[in-house]
Amino acid sequence: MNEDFKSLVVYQIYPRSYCDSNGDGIGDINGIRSKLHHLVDLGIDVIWLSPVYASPNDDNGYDISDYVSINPEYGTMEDMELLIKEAASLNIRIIMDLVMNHTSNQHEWFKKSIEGIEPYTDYYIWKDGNGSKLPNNWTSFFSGPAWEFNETRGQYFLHLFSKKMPDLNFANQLVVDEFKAITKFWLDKGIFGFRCDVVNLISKTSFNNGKFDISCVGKEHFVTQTGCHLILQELQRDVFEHYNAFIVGETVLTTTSMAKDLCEKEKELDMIFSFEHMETDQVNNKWFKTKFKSEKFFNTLTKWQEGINWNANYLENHDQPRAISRFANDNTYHYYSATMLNTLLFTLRGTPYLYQGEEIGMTNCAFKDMSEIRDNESIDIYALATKLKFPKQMRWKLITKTSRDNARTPMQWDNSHNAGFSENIPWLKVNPNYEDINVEDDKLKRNSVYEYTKSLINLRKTNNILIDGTFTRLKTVPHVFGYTRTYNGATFIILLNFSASTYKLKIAYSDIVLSNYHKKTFTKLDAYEAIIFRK
Ligand code: TEU
Ligand code: CA
Repeated sequence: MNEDFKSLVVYQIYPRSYCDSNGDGIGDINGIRSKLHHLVDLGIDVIWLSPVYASPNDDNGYDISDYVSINPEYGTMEDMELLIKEAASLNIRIIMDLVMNHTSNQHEWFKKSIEGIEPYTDYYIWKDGNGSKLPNNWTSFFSGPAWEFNETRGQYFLHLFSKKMPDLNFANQLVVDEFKAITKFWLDKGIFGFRCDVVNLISKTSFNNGKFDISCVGKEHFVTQTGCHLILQELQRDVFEHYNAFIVGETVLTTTSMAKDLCEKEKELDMIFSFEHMETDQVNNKWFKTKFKSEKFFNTLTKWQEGINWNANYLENHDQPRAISRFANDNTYHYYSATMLNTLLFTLRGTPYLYQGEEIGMTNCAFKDMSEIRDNESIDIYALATKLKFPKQMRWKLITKTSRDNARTPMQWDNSHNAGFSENIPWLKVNPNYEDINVEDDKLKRNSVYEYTKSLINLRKTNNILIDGTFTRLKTVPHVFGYTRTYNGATFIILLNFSASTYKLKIAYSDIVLSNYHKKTFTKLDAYEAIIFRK
């Protein structure tokens, strides 16, 4: 972990849903350019931009068909260069999403691989069937088997995600070399680094059958393998190091010990996104929503805070339903819940990643039925549930609370038509609550989620306790997460109430640093209260 990176605050933009500059209903790069002042005002240092590369959009850009060109829906290469330049002039750096595990099936490499045209024949993972059966029993993260037959080639290809996203073969050095060239191309354009999509899956050690596992069959053969470490070290050595690039890995099914191997031994990744806290109210981090158990959530966060030196902290991203609707109360206590969760995000040890809309407490969306859903993962899961003859109501229940579209509804800028996102019908429905929850109106409220979040960011910037401080969990009452952060003899005490109940707590403090109830003195902890004291 590069020490210089520790103080940075990152904001994730999902380009399709951020701001539409030309009225086609799809967010774009020029839309982002028009909103840079919003990020400056908030105090953001780094933008993580979800993919803007050429893509047929089976998975909204995570299926890339050309890594060195821009999807025309989002703009041109010139627009992208201007975005990088304008952001830099405002002291904002950009990390791009780098998807190495797979490409789109429309990528030239795959088309040529199907035809057996060299040197692309072994760019992907092709296997013969096992008699009349699939090459092995591995399953895809998007449900169903991980293999698909290709008639032309007469073989199966591996896809750990959608069928339209074949896995690349990283045992082939030519594939590694391609990514050296791609990452160099973008770093030369002035980007700061990459968020590496499912990067701990890129190396497959063997192709034997996997053990039965509810989350994913086959994982022991491809999750965080030795080959993955070696490839990351090579990319560091040959490319990233030369640019002092910021590299955050999205790593699925990781344990704290895998995290240490990826971030604390050799130079591989600066930090990783882990998933365990996202699995405290969902089976397999999707599929079935289970009741939120705050204690399980606190224990998981504590395990990761204590287990590794530096976390990439997040409560939301484009794959997860909105945190306020999962872990708190998105209704009566909307303001308190949103600010309490943001207090958690900015006071844990590690780099905070704020997702678009989280600064105003955007919520899950009440979708009517499947006709309103665009997420390919939800569509796949629904199709499988239909095949398995799940009753209609149950199928819909599977989707509504867990669909990734909950986080992908257009950004709510103001209370005008389409929430100020677009002049035209947006590609995905606008959450009907935009009339209450939007940036412009939120800023004017006494209880403003935006202003509170801004104060949190400012507190972090003006006080290194929140950056360098150690984390220690406090014993509290159920539903209350309490911890201290200590640096150079100075301590902050943080209390977060994850319930609507009030609690009388005895706390020895000297003054209140920040309170979402605007408290000057403390007698009790109120519903969804967040409070930071100086010890
Ligand atoms: O997500 C990785 C991943 O594991 C997802 O399957 C995630 O667990 C799931 O979406 C939760 O429902 C990354 C990207 O963030 C995601 O948008 C992509 O669809 C996926 O990789 C494939 O590129
Ligand atoms: Ca547009």
